[in-house]
Amino acid sequence: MAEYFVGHKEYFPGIGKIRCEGPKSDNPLAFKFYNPDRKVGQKTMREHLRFAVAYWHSFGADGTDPFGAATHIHPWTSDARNPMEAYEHKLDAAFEFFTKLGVDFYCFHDRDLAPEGQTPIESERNLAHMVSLAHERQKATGVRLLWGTANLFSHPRYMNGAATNPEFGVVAHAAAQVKAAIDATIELGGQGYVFWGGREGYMSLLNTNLKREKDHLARFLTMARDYGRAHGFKGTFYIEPKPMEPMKHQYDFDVETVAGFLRAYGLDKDFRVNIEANHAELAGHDFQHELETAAALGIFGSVDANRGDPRNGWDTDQFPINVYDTTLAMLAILRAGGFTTGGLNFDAKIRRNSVDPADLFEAHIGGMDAFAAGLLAAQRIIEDGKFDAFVSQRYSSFDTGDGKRFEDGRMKFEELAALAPAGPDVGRTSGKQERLENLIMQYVLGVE
Ligand code: XLS
Ligand code: CA
Ligand code: CA
Repeated sequence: MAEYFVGHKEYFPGIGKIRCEGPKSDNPLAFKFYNPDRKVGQKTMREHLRFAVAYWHSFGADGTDPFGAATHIHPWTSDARNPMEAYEHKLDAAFEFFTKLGVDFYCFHDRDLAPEGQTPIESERNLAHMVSLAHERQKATGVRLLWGTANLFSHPRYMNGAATNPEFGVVAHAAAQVKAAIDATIELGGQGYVFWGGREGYMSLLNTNLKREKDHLARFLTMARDYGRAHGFKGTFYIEPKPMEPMKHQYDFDVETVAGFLRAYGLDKDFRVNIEANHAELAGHDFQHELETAAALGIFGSVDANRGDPRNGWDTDQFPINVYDTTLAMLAILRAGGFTTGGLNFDAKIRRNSVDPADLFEAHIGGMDAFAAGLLAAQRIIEDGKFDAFVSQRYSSFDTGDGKRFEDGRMKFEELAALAPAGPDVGRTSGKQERLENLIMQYVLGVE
């Protein structure tokens, strides 16, 4: 990959290309486990993990929280002479960061890349300008777009929802934005397009026609899908489930809810899920639960790898660090067949008091190492086959005879009832949970 910042201002001076130095390295700016070209099974780590950087958190977030003003001063904003130049400089900073870190992908919202104009036409013009610059930088570096999306939640017009807004004019505004964002994604060769329905839900049912809003959401997604397909978008459409925040209830609550919605409205052929670990937690699920549910329903697609904090109920968007969790996640992902158009996006932000330029690098390095270590452990679990053997054995009474006939639907209910075995010991078979948990620990700690 070319060193992109050559010929531009360097925004992260003193930081070079991040390299793998192995688990014993004490260099905070080196990978310990992520070695992009290392083979794990049939693919390299780079091919398995398909890491992406989130444009909004990494180059837009400024450390603001509900209790305090910005703490992060971005040189790409402060050195600009006008608002558009700030977006151009931000793009340069972003591509310098991608190439130094060595990630292959990034993700953006329309409004991260370009400022909103006074009218939809002006907004489209701003976006088109920035897309052409992004295109040049993608070609120069080889960095690709994992997915694009539209920000349908920040502007005050969306306070009552976007596609589910009770006012038709707002729904049309949302369409103008999504149309332009799909065009941008197509032009940049994006492999996916995400719908995260931040404000598609309600604050109170007292003022809400829930059925009508869900119908509108489905209508909107169907039209957007048809537009994208008619204009050459061959990638995957994703819905990103989240149960709440900012709304009290969001219609894309969790994977199971989204799967039911997609089927009910005939959208299950084109849409898959982008599963965020933090959102799984807000829904009261484990990350692994959401991944396995998506795989079981045939809609696994992509991942936002950021975690929450188990002690609060917020979307804190922190970088992943827990190798136990990343191991179980990678196990689910590998078993689902791995990523095709999807990848691992760090929809994560550094903390309010992380104000050194190196902090953004170290955050990503930690997240990438956590997933690389998880990949290594998960691959060994699969290769050793102990878990698969145990689980297969646990269900083996359905492999032959009456169990098989039941599974295949070749048995009447009366017949099933008549086959009930006698005796007090029926069903007294240990689930061996503790043994399996101990075994996982050996794989996690045995990573090298
Ligand atoms: C917010 C979401 C958002 C989506 C993209 O909670 O995670 O960042 O990933 O709009
Ligand atoms: Ca989030
Ligand atoms: Ca997300």
